[in-house]
This record gives sequence, structure tokens and C-alpha cells, in this order.
Amino acid sequence: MKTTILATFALSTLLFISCNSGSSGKNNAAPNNEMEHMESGAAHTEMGHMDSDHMTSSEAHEEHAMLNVKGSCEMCKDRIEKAAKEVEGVSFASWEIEKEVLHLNYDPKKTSVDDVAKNVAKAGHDTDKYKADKATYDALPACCKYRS
Ligand SMILES: [Cu+2]
Repeated sequence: MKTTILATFALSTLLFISCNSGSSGKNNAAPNNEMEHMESGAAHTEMGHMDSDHMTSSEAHEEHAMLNVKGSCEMCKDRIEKAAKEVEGVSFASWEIEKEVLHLNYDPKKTSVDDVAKNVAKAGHDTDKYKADKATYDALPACCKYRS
């Protein structure tokens, strides 16, 4: 009987000591001043990282994407950007004439790069996945003909 009590006491003492010396499970519940004592600098920065990651994803709600879009002049640029911005969920569209790349900011909950590419193709400009149909392409002004 006595030994059992002793053993229990010894066990709980051990547990107590290990808790105080910073076993990871107790970190969250530990008061602030105790946390500073422990070698929890790492735990602190880790928590900071988690916080900032969380903030970025909940703040932005937006994704950036680049899409290859064929075109040849400033009129194409206007047409492409207009077609991209027509898509609901697109907040930013800018086409680079030299690289023939469309930069997009969009809300992934509302739309996708695929949707944007479809609409851009519908306006007469080829993308990697969707091509403008011939009638639409033929109707483009002469300066906009990008197919050789
Ligand atoms: Cu053009």
C-alpha cells in the first residue's frame, strides 16, 4: 500500500517536473512569463509564422496567374484585358505585348484561369488551351492579325 502511494507520488512529481521543463504539450497552456523562460524561441517564431500565413490567405482571397495570350498591338491589349475583366472575379488584368503574357489577379472562389482563357479566346485571341474560332479571328482588324 505504501509503495503504491510512493510510486504515485514519484510519478506525479516526474510528470510535474517534465511539464515545467517545457514538454511541448503544455506549451499552449503555460503562462507567458514561463514561456519566456523555456527554450521556446523556436515555438514562438513558429507560431508567428503560422499567424502571418493565416493572415495572408484570409486577407488576400486572390490568386495571381500568368496566361499566354496571342496578340500583336495596343488594340489587342485593350481587347484582351477587357475580355479578362469581363469575367466575374477578375480584379486585375494586364497584357504584356512583348511577351504575349496576360497577368491576372482573381478570386479563385468565383472564377478560374480556365474561365478567363475561354473568354479571351472568344474575343479573338488564342491562349494555350483555347483558340479563337476562325470567324472571330477573321473579323479582327488587320493590325491585330497575330497568326502567320
Ligand atoms: Cu491588335
